[in-house]
Amino acid sequence: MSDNTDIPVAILGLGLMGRALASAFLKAGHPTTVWNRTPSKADRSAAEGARPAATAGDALKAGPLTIVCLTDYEAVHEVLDPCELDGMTLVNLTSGSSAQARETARWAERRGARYLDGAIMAVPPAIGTAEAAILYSGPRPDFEAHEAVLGVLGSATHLGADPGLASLYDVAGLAMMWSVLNAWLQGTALLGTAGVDAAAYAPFAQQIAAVVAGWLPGYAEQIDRDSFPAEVSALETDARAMTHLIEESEAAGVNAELPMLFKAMADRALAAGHGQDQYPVLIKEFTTPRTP
Ligand code: FVH
Repeated sequence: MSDNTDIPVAILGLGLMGRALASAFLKAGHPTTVWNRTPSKADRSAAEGARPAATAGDALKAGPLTIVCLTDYEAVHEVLDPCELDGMTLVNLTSGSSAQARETARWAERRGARYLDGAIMAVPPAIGTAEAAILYSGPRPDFEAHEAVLGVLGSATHLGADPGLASLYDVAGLAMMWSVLNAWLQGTALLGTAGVDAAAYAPFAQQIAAVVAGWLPGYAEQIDRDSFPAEVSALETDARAMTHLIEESEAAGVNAELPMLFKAMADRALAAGHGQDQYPVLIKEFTTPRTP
């Protein structure tokens, strides 16, 4: 929690997330100015003690720190292009690509503003609790200057000076989330054909996911060393098990596309002579551009 609760903050954008950000600052005691394109969305924040500003430019004058949380970067530019930004610190929590974040950082610098890009890894009800992980990238001194205030929103982690890092971590996290969920759905579909319901499989799936998650630090070391000795299992052993998964899926009449994708990647690595290496040698499949 911030010890600097008298520091004013401004929030541009009062969608579901912006309103949650405003509530967290207000609960922590920060004088909070808010602005939204559709003014009526400021009513709830105003009832909680926020000061609604008539224009985005007025909100920016409330203090040195402005949080931006809009639909996309097009909206960010639409709102901020006409405003005076010299001397401001902008913390942009709008989702977008790393390229947009880097471009916006350069744009902000040209306008005389300090700029941090951020990615919110949480849903609105978690904002203001330790459950809300918020990632920031951009100049470290600018992060440190506002770290205590940003800590009001959740855990604040600075990833590095490259402003694109927060967006990259954001999408990397999404890749992890959807991959785990899709793998779980594959197993759920398979077991469903034997009358096992999803709830019965879920605890087992949870256990497997936790075990596999435990392998990541060691596997990451292999990737960083570019050396993949088969300490527990060789890729060709995994590839045989992938064939079982494909055959089971086909025999059970469930979708086999996902296991076929696993197998196609493994087969290319086997053809390149990596059969005796360990699974993370497949990083080469992911660093090679390929489209379906
Ligand atoms: N909600 C969530 O769970 C996720 C969690 C992860 C991060 N996201 C990102 O946060 C950004 C905002 O999301 P949101 O949920 O608040 O989104 P909405 O409720 O749809 O509100 C959008 C606000 O943006 C304003 N807006 C849109 N276009 C413009 C524009 N051209 N000019 C000015 N304002 C604009 C919109 O205003 P209005 O429609 O009420 O007038 C809302 O305030 C987003 O990047 C998520 O990916 C949230």
